[in-house]
Amino acid sequence: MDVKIAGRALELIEGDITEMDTDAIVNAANAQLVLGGGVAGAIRRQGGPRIQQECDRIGGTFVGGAVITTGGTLRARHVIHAVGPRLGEGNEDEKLRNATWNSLRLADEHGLTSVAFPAISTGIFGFPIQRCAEIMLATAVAYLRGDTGLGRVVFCLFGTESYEVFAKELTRTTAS
Ligand code: AR6
Repeated sequence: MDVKIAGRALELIEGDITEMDTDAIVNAANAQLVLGGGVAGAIRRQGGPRIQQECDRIGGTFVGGAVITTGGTLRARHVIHAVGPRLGEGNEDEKLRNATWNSLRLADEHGLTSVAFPAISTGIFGFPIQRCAEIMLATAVAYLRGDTGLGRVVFCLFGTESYEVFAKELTRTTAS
């Protein structure tokens, strides 16, 4: 699924984010920037040890924050590590909005024109996929309506179920 927001592409793709050819892919990170399982594990396997080494040098960031490293041996030249909330820790919606917004801003600050996101927090961190779709899509749409050099934002969803939730929500968001 592909829509235009202020002339810029917002796309939904079902697949493995480590195969994306965008300038950056976003990692669903933790505040310690230790690459664990899920998206982070796939990035570690496909991108090689340099990504974790750079994360170690950075040391960590706050929940809702984002930092950037090389993409190692990935097709994407950069990885943006965005820290989403764990379900139950409080203020989750705002933290997820911040993690999404800060990733987009970081991409802009580095002159990147395309970025791919996973459904942050909806795996190991236990956040519901519907709420994630509402927050991340609304944030991306608002960002793309503003002043940005980004021409393409992709949500790369793992499995048909997640894809369908995002597709329905994007239709609803862009219809209103
Ligand atoms: N490509 C796209 N989406 C994926 C992929 C993939 N290769 N693999 C999983 N997903 P998660 P979180 C989906 O657990 O909940 C790690 O240990 C998955 O189905 O990666 O934010 C980190 O180091 C789910 O919908 O991230 C952190 O400690 C979504 O991506 C912690 O997990 C996010 O799942 C972060 O947990």
